[in-house]
Amino acid sequence: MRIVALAGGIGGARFLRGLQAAAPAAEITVIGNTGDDITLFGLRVCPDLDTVMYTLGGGINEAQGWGRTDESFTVKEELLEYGVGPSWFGLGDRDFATHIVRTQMLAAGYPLSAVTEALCDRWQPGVRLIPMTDDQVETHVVIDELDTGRSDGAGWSGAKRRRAIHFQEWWVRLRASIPAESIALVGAEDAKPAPGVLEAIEAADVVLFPPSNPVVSIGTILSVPGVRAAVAAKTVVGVSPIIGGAPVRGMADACLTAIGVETSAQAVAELYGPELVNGWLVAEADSGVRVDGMEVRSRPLLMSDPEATAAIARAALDLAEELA
Ligand code: GDP
Ligand code: FO1
Ligand code: CA
Repeated sequence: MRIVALAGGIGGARFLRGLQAAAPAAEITVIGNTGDDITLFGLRVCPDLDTVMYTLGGGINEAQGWGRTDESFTVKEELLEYGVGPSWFGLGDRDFATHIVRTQMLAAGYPLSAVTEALCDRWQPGVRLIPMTDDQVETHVVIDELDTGRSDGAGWSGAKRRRAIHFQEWWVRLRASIPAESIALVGAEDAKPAPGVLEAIEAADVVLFPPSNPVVSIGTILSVPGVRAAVAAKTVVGVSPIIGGAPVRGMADACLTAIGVETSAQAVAELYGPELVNGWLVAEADSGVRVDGMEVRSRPLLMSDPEATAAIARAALDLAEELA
């Protein structure tokens, strides 16, 4: 069986591990979100690709969900001694090596898809991991900040200043504490799917949406021209990342609010719509969800251990089989 999954970071990676357990013989292609990517210290960092690669390759910090196991932060500390930040993004020493290899290969002219394949040669994640695009697409968040000082030093002006900041700055530094006025996918309109993305979707028996962030993970991947239409032509089953009106982890509610969507399994199903998603798994607390043209099933959706996670993946595949 050929399975394609669109994936963000933690939610996507954990689901994929369950999928591998549920369908050991399947050929799994993962299309990874690169909208979270950022250049720090001159190095290209791809958090969601790395989270999938480390999780499936056995190198993830399990408790944290991102970054390397057995990590140290000497390089970061030394950079800060030079006054070189940002201090708010925790790049560890082991993780730095990944970004150095990636940046070196990109500078030599290799596309991100080839770089990702080379990094996966080490990690052997057991899936084919392809970035959604080789072009630079970066998620930025528009916020209204209180102006806390004037350039002449006269102090607080009380005015609001609208500016766009990188998604990581909003998510990690601000913890989404300032509401997003809007979310902009810079570069998405002109991006092309990476080689193999559309081919994998076309060849797939089923396309799965893990319980990844519907706005800044799945939504970003779908914004790459050609991807949404290719996915819509297939049998698609999604898993709700929202249980009982709240994200299981993280601040997906702040992203949904930014695009005017309520934080509920019902509203996320409507956001995707029956033209795109054919089957939708919700938690038992959300068993009342109904969308015309979408087959909705309620199941335990907490990825609390490997068995529970594999059962979610199995339920998604069973629903896909029924709908095919
Ligand atoms: P990120 O890129 O690291 O933010 O990860 P993803 O976009 O792949 O997934 C984030 C989403 O995973 C969040 O919105 C969470 O609500 C969801 N999530 C995390 N753990 C679970 C879980 O155990 N069950 C379900 N259903 N969703 C989860
Ligand atoms: N998330 C944090 O909340 N704080 C960090 O310092 C941080 C560092 C980091 C480094 C490498 C990496 O691959 C991921 C990292 N993340 C960190 C996670 C990540 O950037 C975000 O959770 C996702 O991009 C949001 O989807
Ligand atoms: Ca992410």
